[in-house]
Amino acid sequence: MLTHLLRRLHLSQPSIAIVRHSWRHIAKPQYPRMASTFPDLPIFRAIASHDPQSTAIVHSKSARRFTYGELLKDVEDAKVQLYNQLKSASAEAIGGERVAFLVENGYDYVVTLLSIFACDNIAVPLSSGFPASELRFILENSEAVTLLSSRKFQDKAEEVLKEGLEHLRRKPVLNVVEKRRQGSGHDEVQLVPLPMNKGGMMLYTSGTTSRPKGVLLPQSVLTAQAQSLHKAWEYTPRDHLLHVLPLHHIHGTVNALLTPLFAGSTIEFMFPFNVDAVWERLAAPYLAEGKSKEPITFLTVVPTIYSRFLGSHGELAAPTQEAIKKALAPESLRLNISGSAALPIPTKKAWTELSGGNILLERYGMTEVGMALSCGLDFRDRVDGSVGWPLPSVQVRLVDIDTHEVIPVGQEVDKDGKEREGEIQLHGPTVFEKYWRNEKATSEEFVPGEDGVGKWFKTGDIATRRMVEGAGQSGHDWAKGPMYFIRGRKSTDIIKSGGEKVSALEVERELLSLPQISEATVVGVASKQWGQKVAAVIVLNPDHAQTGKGGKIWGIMDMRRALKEKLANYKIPQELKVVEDLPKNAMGKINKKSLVTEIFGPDA
Ligand code: MLC
Repeated sequence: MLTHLLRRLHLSQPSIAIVRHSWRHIAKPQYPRMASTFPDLPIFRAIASHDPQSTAIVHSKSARRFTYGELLKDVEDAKVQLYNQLKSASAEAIGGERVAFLVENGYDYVVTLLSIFACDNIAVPLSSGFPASELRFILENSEAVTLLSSRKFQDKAEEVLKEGLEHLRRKPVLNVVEKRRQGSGHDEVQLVPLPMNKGGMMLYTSGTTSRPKGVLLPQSVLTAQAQSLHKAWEYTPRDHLLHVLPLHHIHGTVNALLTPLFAGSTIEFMFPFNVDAVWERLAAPYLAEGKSKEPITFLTVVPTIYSRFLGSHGELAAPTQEAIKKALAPESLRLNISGSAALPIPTKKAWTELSGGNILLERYGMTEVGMALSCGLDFRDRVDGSVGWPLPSVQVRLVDIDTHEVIPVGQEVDKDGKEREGEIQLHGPTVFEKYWRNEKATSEEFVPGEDGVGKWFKTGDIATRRMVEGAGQSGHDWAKGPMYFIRGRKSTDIIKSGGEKVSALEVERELLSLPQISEATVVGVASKQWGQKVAAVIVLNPDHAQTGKGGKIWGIMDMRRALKEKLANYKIPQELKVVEDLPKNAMGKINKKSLVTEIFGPDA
């Protein structure tokens, strides 16, 4: 009787049953609404095993909260709705279809993402900050069957679909996702084995090609990435993560969303990033008027954000500064992570001072592989300038860039006593499957291993490796041995700005499409705020040089205006230098490294 009552009040743990009925069954709503049916994927197993009453998602501004029980119920409804929408758009509604979506960071994003997983499809998250032309490219390249949009982004979605996609065999159909109303929970979850298992996520990344590439991350890869981080960084249901990152990248999706969902943590969304609002939120639990807010225990962001924090802290009122000191202390903020770009050591030191002793944990990752290397939880394992050790299940090797030999562990120094630099190559269950419909790029980025392990992914990043005294003693099985130090990148065509990867070739392609420009090259120049800034060096076409605003010589503002409709903000060059001609070598190539020094000075 009591159990029955508890069940009705949804106070009990839901039961999880693995059932073997037809796969198609998962798309049918269950009547009476006592059971929710999901594919038997580790992410659904994990979510279903969490306390249904515990908070999964918080919308920071409104303080609205959504429990794990409500989340499952809403995913169940969204899944049925999606299945029906897809069915009317295509015969194959389930199994590997690309479903693009444009939904604001928050509960509805999470429900949408999980509903796509629940239909065994491939989620393609889009950024509303991108111009329509870039989003159109992704829809076309991914061959998305539908574009799901929230009401807020409906106009943008309509603009994207309005033109330029008529030639497609199957033009994506717009479907508006309704706001989820927090279902009243459930008390049984049925997990159905997947006959196909073709779902996952596809993220677009810029690289050494002139167009972004779709990185296919099957469910098995997403699961391996999340489980590796869960083990290494010890996420728990007591963690309260403040989420301020974009949700079309691996950092925001795997590290800050899927892994906490695996662990049963709480994720509080506060997007777009606004330094004052985030300072206020961090301080709130330690100020009289904000006592109802929970302390933030987990923060994972890019170096540009830490540098913004440090830049604005001095302007805050004294009581807020005091409260922030408590909020950032290691006893409150369990884990503060920096990644997606190199962390300048002065930023790391300043943060430690501001927080009264908390040390930023640096790690190394990539869209194609999730997180690969990480410093450890023990403070002594957060070594300046190092990205740590291979994360659980990740296999790493360094390959000498000149001799192409694998650098054996223990032989990191050459006969002259110099550290040997090598390309980081990766293998294991966390590595992506392929670039979508791009066999050439896929085969170019993998090398077969003579070591019998299989293919290794070439990251294009150069590192050294060495033992560090005092580090690696924590007893964590993965955080030991020689530590990795990133030295640079093989290609000067990849620029990292504000944690975003920019392909110089992509920007050059757009610059060269402008009539004013006859030659163009794009480089990264050092920037305190952004890590690197995108800069362009061009030769003007004399026939169009006088077409700047007001009949002036065409210049930086004209360039920025011209590119606004074509490229995302962060890809548009911040600097422009006009030259008479671009120096080239005998092969007709520009030496970008020397050009940067020549034009922007030795510090660039
Ligand atoms: C924006 N601006 C830039 C810029 N980004 N200028 C130079 N370089 C950049 N990178 C300019 C805009 O044009 C605008 O100028 C002004 O700055 C404000 O733009 P914004 O878009 O409002 O910026 P903001 O919202 O403040 O964003 C800054 C940020 C954001 C740091 C919060 O860029 C961010 O969240 N970055 C994180 C990206 C991320 O998640 N990367 C992970 C990739 S995954 P104007 O003139 O228009 O006012 C990966 C793998 C791994 O790398 O290991 O994690």
